Amino acid sequence: MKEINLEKYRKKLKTKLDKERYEHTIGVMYTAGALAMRYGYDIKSAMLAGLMHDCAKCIPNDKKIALCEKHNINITEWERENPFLLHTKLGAFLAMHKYQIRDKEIISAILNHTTGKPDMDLLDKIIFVADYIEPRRDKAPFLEERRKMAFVDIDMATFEILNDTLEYLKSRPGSIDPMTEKTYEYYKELIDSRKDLNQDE
Ligand code: DGI
Ligand code: FE
Ligand code: FE
Repeated sequence: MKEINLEKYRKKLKTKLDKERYEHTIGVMYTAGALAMRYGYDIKSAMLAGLMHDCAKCIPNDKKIALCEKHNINITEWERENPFLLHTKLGAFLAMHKYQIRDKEIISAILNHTTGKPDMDLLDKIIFVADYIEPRRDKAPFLEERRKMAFVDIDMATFEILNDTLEYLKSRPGSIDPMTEKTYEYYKELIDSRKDLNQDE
């Protein structure tokens, strides 16, 4: 297991996040650690990714936009419409430049934790899923089933969470980032192709 001083990051983050967000972050940190145990990923790296994933969440939206413009971080039309979406890109930027995190897989997991992306690495999926199922979450439907599936088949859990998220977004006004839909299509294809394979056997 990698030698990472999580305490150092926890102390810094505690000053940057409100109480609710900090508690959520700790929940994601431990849930990511448990998923790392299950899927054979470095536990401390997964915990650090969980700890850092929302490090930019509490920056006010106008400041998120100003910081992205200052550091030439591209802002899509969907992110301009829903600036909270920028907390992933900005989080990845801060993780690298403010917190000096060099692990590319941790940076990728922060960057992709809201919309996901096609063909995610294991740590991308661990953080994407941990963020959705951590113990304090209580609003999404089917949480009990998603929490079980997370520890049985992380690709199936990723697909089901994407499906739930798109159902929720379609039920309310506001635009949907095309990346979420692209990611959903990728994992739908993956799951369908596995079903076909099972039928052929
Ligand atoms: O930061 P967290 O709340 O812990 O979790 P997150 O970064 O996954 O953000 C979850 C929120 O993002 C949830 O309210 C659904 C919303 N979301 C996810 N994908 C999209 C999206 N919102 C829009 N507009 N478009 C998306 O594609
Ligand atoms: Fe987030
Ligand atoms: Fe989160």
